[in-house]
Order: sequence, then C-alpha cells, then structure tokens
Amino acid sequence: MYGRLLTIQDVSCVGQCSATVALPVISACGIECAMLPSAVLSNHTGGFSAWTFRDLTDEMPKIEAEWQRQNIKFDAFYTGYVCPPQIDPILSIMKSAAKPGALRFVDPVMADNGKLYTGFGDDFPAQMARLCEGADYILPNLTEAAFLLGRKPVLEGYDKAFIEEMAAGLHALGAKNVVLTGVSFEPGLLGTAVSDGKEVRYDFNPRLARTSHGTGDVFASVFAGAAMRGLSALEASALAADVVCAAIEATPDDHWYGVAFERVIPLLVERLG
Ligand code: PXL
Repeated sequence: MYGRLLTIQDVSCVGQCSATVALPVISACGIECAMLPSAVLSNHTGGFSAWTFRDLTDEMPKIEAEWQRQNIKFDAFYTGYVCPPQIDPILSIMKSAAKPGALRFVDPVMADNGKLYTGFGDDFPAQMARLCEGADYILPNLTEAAFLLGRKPVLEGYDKAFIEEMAAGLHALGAKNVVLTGVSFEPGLLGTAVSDGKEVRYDFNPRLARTSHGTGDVFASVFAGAAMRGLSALEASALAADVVCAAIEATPDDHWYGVAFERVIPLLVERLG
C-alpha cells in the first residue's frame, strides 16, 4: 500500500500547473491523489494577460465536516498555491483528516525571480510561514525562501554558507526537511540544496537554456510521490530535477504556457520501478 495523498492547490483550467500537474504526476508515482481545490482560475497568472478567479475558501470547512462524518483520512498532504484566508482552514484539515504519522509536503507557492506572484500581498509570506511550521518537507525556491524569512531575495553571487544559513532559518520556522530549489554556484549548473537540519546535501543538473512555467509544480509533485514511495529527500529531489529537465527538453518551443511533462511520464514510471 503506497497510500493516499491529498493535494491542496488551485485548479487552473488551462496552463499546465497546480492540479493539472499534481494529479497525473502523483498518480504516475503509484500514489492515489485526492484533491481539495483552493480556487478555480480560467488559466494561471504567470504569462497570460488576464484570468478569472474564484476563491473556494468557503467550501473548505464544509468539505472537512463531510470527511469527518465519513471518516475519510489521508496518508499525506501536499499544499501548493493557496489563498491568504485559507491557512487556518488548511491547518485544521491537515489535523482532522490525517492518518497517524501522515506526512506534510509544503510547496510555498507565492513568488519567483525576486517577486511575489500577482495577487499576493506583502503580508502573505508570514501566513505561508505558518503552513511550514510542522511540515515534514518544504520546497521553496530561493525567492520564496527569502520571503518566508522576511528578507530581500538574493538570486546570485551567494555561496554555500549563505544557502546553509538560509536552510537553518527555514528549519527554525519548524520545517523538518528543507529542499531549496534554484540553487547555483556556477553558471552552467542549477540544482537543489537538501537539508535535514544536520547536513545539507546538493544535487545539480546542467542548466538548460530555457525556463518554463509550472516546473516548480512538476518538481514538487514528483518529489511528494517519490518520497511516499520511500525515496530519501535527496533521491526524491534528484529524481524530480531529472524529470523537470527532461520535460523542459521535451517541450516544443511554441508551447509557452507550461511544460509538456506528459511526454516524460514513462521516464518517471521507469525510474520508480
Ligand atoms: O505554478 C505556480 C502557480 C500555480 N497556480 C497559479 C499560478 C501559479 C504561478 O504563477 O498563477 C494560479
């Protein structure tokens, strides 16, 4: 039994991010993936010029109460893009719907390239930090890590000591394992720093010429699925990075809104055995 994971993030109907990534990718890992939508959007907010947005906060306590009535429980939770008023309802669900020992994966989706995503105010990172407290794994990029710590993002010119001090700060928020993404000490390599609070280990891949929207969601989904299959944090992180790189390489140049991850599902299935 590999278990059942509940992912809590938005449904962007078009754009290959959040739920439309998590459901197929986590399923491909052999893990049952249930979902609690935080919002419904016509398309994601990164790169499209406009979108519709319906916040689903009001549904959360109703769904939680129904799950309690039916004794529906989960082996793991994976949170992604959520709305500012949802931190308390989500914390409540992660408590009431947890099987004993349930894992918490938190991808603090809110920012990239030094900036908060459109729609999030300056007070949101402090709220997101509350989700990180008690998480088994948090998966911030360098921008999100800085915002979680109330600092200005530093995206280049840093060293290992800087990354390791940042990881220590994130552990101090109450996260057991920290996986920092987008780490680079030399121009040709891009990777992750994986910390269990005692040791920081690194994994790098060659930096690709292109970037793509939604890669963070592919990374987090593979990571959560692989960790539930028993891989260590470093192994899960290395696999997730390999899948992201292969997906970017498989994405046609005119496919601008996301990453064509479906083309590398066979690779993911094969690597998980
Ligand atoms: O991929 C992260 C993400 C998820 N959901 C929505 C987004 C973004 C990034 O822009 O806009 C709605």
